[in-house]
Amino acid sequence: MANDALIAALKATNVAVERVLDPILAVPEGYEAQVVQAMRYSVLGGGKRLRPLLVLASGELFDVERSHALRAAAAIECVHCYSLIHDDLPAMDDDDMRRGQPTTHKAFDEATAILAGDALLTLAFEILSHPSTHPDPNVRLELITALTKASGHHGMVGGQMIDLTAHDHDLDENAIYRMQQMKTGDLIAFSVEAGAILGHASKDARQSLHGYARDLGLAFQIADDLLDVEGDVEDVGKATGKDQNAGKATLVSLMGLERARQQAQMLSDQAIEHLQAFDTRADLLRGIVHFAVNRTH
Ligand code: GRG
Repeated sequence: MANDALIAALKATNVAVERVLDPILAVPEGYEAQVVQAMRYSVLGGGKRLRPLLVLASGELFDVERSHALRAAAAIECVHCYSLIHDDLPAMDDDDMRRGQPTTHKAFDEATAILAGDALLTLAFEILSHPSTHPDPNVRLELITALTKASGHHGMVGGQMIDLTAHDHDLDENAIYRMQQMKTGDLIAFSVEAGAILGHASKDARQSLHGYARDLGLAFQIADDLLDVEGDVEDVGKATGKDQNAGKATLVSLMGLERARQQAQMLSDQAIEHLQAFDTRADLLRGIVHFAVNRTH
């Protein structure tokens, strides 16, 4: 799939996901309005929408109804944006810019940013538990269970804890892989899995997609680390060189630029191999791998 087509697909996904989230995040009349403004600022404020596109692309393999896939995609963006808001806070990465605009705590204040993150996380589960996401309650429960695992201490939060305390431990390559898998990979893997859950996919199909998502997530993370070293601030939309300056343990710092690039390439080839059993309907998933590894932002 050509890069232009993929960028067009990401843009269309952005419009569709915002159409789901806009009415859900209607600003109320009461004094709680400020937290909703901050939630809107974060979740409707851009981003590549890679995870939503993964849900749609995997859902297409199993003829999932688009409106169902879009609601799962919207829930994932809520979790993703909550993690970005909290990651940018002074107590964590202390960043001023995200997606080319002031971070949520800079645009509002720290307390509002914390609450907006909390409310987005909670909203994700409200969206998944609603019958419009899928008429079968077992499917909804499976989505909720898988998202709790991907986002909580078994996944993203656990990975973030390892990252925040990495300077106290001498992390080897395997430990860094595990941290990245939990911090970034598990939510990416859930995005692919969500399409399979909604589409009642077979065990074999799910296993192949799991392998695809695991390798994609790691390749995506190495690309992110490479952007931190080599990326342009304007393109990336946030400060670069932060990992290096903070002496953070990343695969790039451990392997060096050249080996990290080779590793990202090897992982992306492997990700595509996992899709062998699928026909041309998996071309979007194949295209996403190229985009995730060769992106400039
Ligand atoms: C605070 C619980 C908690 C977790 C934070 C995901 C995360 C953990 C931190 C984000 C910091 C970071 C730069 C991680 C590397 C990979 C990553 C998730 C990048 C941002 O995702 P993109 O590139 O962002 O998909 P957009 O803006 O395009 O949505």
